[in-house]
Amino acid sequence: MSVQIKRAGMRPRHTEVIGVACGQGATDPGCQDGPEVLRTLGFLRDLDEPHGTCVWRDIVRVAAQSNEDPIQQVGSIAQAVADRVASSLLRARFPLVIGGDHSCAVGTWSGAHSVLDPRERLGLLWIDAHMDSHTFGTSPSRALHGMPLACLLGHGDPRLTRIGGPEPKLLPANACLIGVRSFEWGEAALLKNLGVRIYFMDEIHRRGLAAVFAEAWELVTRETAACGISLDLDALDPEEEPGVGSPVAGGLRRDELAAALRPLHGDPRLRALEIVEYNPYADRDFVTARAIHDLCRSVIG
Ligand SMILES: [Mn+2]
Repeated sequence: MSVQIKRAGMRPRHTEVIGVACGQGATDPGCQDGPEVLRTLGFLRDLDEPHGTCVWRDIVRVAAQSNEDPIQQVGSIAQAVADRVASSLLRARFPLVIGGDHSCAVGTWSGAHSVLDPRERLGLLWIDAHMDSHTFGTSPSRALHGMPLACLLGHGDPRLTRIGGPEPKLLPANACLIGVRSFEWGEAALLKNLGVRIYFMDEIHRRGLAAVFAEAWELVTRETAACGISLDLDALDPEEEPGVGSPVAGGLRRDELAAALRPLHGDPRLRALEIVEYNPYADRDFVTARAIHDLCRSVIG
């Protein structure tokens, strides 16, 4: 065991990558091929080195030529993802979920919640340009990748909110958003009523990402038994990272986000990481694929 690990008193992570080929939640389904591109080109191969091996499980996908209603499709994918995440955690592995559009988050965090004791809580850091907190009552596009955070908080279609049990998977006090700069009033009103802390880009510019991130991590780890990070790549600035589903100008820089994540390297409270909305068709020379690798490297290996 290396000196670094002994000093931190923490165990190395043994990562299991769970690819989710879902595009049904978005208007442009391009993100569904993200995990296959990353796996085939070996972008995450060295993640656990030198302490372990990074293993890809199968890629979760919907049956070909399915004519089901998108909610049904996203629901069955989410259920499959929840089962895999729970199985990884029960074997003391570190699930790294690679999307796919952000609707897969319903599965990831319902699965992470399902392995906790009934009185334990999950904490979640949601890094995103958007709020993803719509319901069908507020969403102009009705796209499901704009709804996963609302679903996890218990608001939305029961086929998505009841995966892994009828209770909300996340309490408002144990969640926060970082990097928001594009939203509609309906979803903002929901989060405001629930009291979810949102760090908008203007606060990040004013205080610096490191300070905001440390405060957010403190918030989600308080009174929770396990924590996770859901990273939508559109939180990053599209000038630097073009390969995302729904680019919005004025985002985070890759280096500052990698640096903000680094203090969580080996932190046993971080139990799972999810990176979504990689659109290989919009990427340029795999620059965004490399960003995924670099950001994972901040907390894994
Ligand atoms: Mn998102």
